[in-house]
Amino acid sequence: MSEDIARKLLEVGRAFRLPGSFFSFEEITNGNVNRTYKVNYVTDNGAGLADTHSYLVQKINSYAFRNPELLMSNIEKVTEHIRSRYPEKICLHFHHAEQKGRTRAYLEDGDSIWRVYTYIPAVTYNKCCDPHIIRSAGEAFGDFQMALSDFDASRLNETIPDFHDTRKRYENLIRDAEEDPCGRRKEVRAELEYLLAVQEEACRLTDLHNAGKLPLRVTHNDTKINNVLFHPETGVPLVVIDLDTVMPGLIGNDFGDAVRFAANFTEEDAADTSKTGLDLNVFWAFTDGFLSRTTKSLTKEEKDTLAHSCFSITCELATRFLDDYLVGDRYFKINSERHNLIRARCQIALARDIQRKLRAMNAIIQSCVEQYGLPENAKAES
Ligand code: GN1
Ligand code: MG
Repeated sequence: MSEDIARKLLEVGRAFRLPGSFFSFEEITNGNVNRTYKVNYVTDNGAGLADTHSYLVQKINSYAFRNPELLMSNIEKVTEHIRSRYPEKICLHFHHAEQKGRTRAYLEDGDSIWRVYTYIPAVTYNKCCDPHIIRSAGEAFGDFQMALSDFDASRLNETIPDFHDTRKRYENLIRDAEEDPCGRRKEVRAELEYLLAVQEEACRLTDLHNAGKLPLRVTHNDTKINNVLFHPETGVPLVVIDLDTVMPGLIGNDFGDAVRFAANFTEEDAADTSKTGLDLNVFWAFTDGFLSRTTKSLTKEEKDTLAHSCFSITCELATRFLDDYLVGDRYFKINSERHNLIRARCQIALARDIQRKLRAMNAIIQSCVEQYGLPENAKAES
């Protein structure tokens, strides 16, 4: 198996004309959708010494991303925009391969799609309670948002249609629960019951947007803190990665998804949910970082719905995991038979706890909004 992967990675590396000799690889298991490998090459530095170069080689999940052309075109436009605004900052660098008479940032290989970008030495965090790191992650996602504030959203393709349309996610769940193609519905009665009971609240962000009350921006849409790379020594955020879902979207979904992942006391797929819940200290640190960068550009409705967005995105993800369980685990990678069910249960436990803490979350948001919404001169005086 591992030899097959090595052979495939070697072949992909050749197609992308990566220089030097391939000597090792490891799988990076962070993502739940694409497969990612760090591959290492060695070249002669000209003085007879070895230089190593690493790349991230990704096999894109073509069930999730149906159109690689549009996907990579989005990513290239977004990275180009960020590079031109911040030429001094580290940026993602995608490699190109010749195929079908064209040079493209991806390679088709039967049903598989591959892409390659230069590895950036960095650290990432899945779980972290250090308020400085969490605050920096909030700043990084806030900066990302601001960097794209003048990007014309109409230039972007919808890489996954209706990605954060919570109503549609619910419609899919209800349909699949009725059809019950794998006979799993009987196992998920309690989870379905909870999600259906909170459906209207969970869909509030989507409804407000559909009613024209929340603006579309260019958003990241997958703001897990492990998508922020930090400098290994200084701990400074270097770059936001995983641009597959950069699309027109709601800022609340970026804020809420980051909180959902970072501020959970447990991993997002904890089988024991007795400790699952929202850590208000982590929430505070993230909110402080994010709002320090974004408050001034947010509308009143956006600010008023930030806390609620944590609840709605958590329910939305629970519907997605549960739905995938019902249809036989087609979308998310799983590492046990009931992985998607476990994930859904964990998100539901988190959603319940967020409901209990909404008042405290709103108070924290309010205090940050007051602090960062002041005009510069007023801040100096206070
Ligand atoms: C997926 O693959 P990863 O971990 O970056 C998913 C997100 C979910 C997340 C849950 C394109 O992200 O929407 O929130 O899993 N990405 C896609 O862990 O569906
Ligand atoms: Mg992702």
